[in-house]
Amino acid sequence: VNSKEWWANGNYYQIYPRSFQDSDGDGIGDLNGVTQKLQYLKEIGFTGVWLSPIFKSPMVDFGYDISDFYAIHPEYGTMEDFKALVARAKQVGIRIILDFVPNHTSDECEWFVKSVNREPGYEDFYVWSNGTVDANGNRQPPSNWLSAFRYSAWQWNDKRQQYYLHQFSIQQADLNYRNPLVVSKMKEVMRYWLDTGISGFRIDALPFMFEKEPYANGSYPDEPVIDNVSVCPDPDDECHLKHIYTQDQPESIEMVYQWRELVEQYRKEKGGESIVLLTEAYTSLDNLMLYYGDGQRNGSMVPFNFYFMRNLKNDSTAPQIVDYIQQWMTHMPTGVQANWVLGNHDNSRYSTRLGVQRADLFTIMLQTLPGNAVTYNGEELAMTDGKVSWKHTVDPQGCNANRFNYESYSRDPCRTPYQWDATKNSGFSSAAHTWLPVASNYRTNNALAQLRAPKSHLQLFMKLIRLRQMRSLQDGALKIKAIGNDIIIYSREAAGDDMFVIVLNLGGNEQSLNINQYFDMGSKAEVITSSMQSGYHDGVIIDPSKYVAEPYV
Ligand code: ISL
Repeated sequence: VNSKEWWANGNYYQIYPRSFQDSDGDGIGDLNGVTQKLQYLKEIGFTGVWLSPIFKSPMVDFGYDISDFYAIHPEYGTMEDFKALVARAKQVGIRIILDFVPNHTSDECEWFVKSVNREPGYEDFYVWSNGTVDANGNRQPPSNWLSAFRYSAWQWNDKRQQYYLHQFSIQQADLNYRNPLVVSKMKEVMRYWLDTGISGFRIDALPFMFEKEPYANGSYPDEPVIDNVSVCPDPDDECHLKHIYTQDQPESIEMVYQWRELVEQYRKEKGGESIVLLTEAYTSLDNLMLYYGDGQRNGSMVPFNFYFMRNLKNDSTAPQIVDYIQQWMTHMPTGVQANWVLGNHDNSRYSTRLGVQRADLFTIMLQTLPGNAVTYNGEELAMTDGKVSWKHTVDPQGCNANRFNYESYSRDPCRTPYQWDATKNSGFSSAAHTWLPVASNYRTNNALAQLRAPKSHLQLFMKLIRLRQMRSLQDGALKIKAIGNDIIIYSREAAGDDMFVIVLNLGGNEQSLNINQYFDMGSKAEVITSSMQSGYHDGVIIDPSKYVAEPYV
């Protein structure tokens, strides 16, 4: 990788448009709201902004159920608004990345309606099956497959008299990628949006793209039930099955290679800069590496590092964390960039998951490890999950659970509105009601308060982004170690530039260190560290032989 490419060593920002900024007072964020805030994002230092889906949608899954891949969702604005957003982004110097949702469409999409009616060309656009008939002569679904949002992944369609596959909500029908017409249709969609001047795609739900082919009678093989049912006693919950036929088929990874070829080809035809692909796959480390490429073909530039995110727990020890980091670094194929991500709109926020008192510690880590950093909107403020009652729950994954267990499933808490300031609705919207409630701590925790404070999560974040311009933090080699159970220490050094040493103390006790025992720094060194007591230090000159790492908790 040439680290001078715009997308390398990037700072990507995920915007969940529905919750970012409402410009027209309907309680729902929109494109003009995003446009108004691009300057703010530029000032923080972001290089690329990924927008969760903005396309026309009945909003069953808040935009991940697309009914028209060529239209902007009316609540979010118009095509003119989108063009204005892209133009403003160009002006301020931020690249726009769109969410590409290839696995499924809304059941309101015209392709699905045509497929239900078996219109020529659309007959096999989706995964249709007759199902089976049981001993009593009753119709049964073609297999035991479960949706990620619980219950059977098969839905009977009366009109077509067949079942269709939906690995998410019933209103999200899985496209059939074994049909070349589908493959080429989705490539058309990509080219259409590239023509608007965007700089890349975040690609959704990749492990779900392909399924095992059906038996001759049209039914599908059942997936094995997990051995230890005590881990997942609920037979309707997807964790009940091993998804060997519905997830991680090798064809899904091959599809990413095709899309990489498409964007390379597009660039050849039109000129301009490279187009970035970020990919979403919760899968094994080996598969994540294959998303980068297989040695022959290239794939994603940023296969989200969910290996790190999934393993990291609030009680992870320093040796464990160092191991997760090293696993990624040593498994990467040559010529690619690492990436670090700790949250998104599907997961509890890292301030909540890992402890808000450690938010700065993990922010330092994300910003000083080699490669790309990805930030979910609000993380720069150490926003925590909001509280959303059962009555206000709207996420289908939460709604499909019940009033007693919905909190284990609902993704609403990490999607509450962005906390801009201490005014009504945190400055997000002037409406009487916002689509999700604003988190109750917005009066004390908001962007404006943090900008005004001499020390804050946001101030730290901005300093770190500036610091990342240093060559040592861009291209410098990583040397990393754990000391005891609490201390993580690493250096980044590029020839001809200062060495940075990052010291992070996960524990509650002060620790005296002789850093020279681990990295030869001579008698003076520059250290990046942070602690509850003293806040953030950057470039503090210390005596490495007598360094005191302050506690975190
Ligand atoms: O959230 C997950 C794990 O924490 C995954 O199971 C996730 O549901 C899956 O990776 C797909 O997520 C994406 O596609 C879904 C949508 O609901 C999510 O918001 C999106 O990120 C269906 O389009």
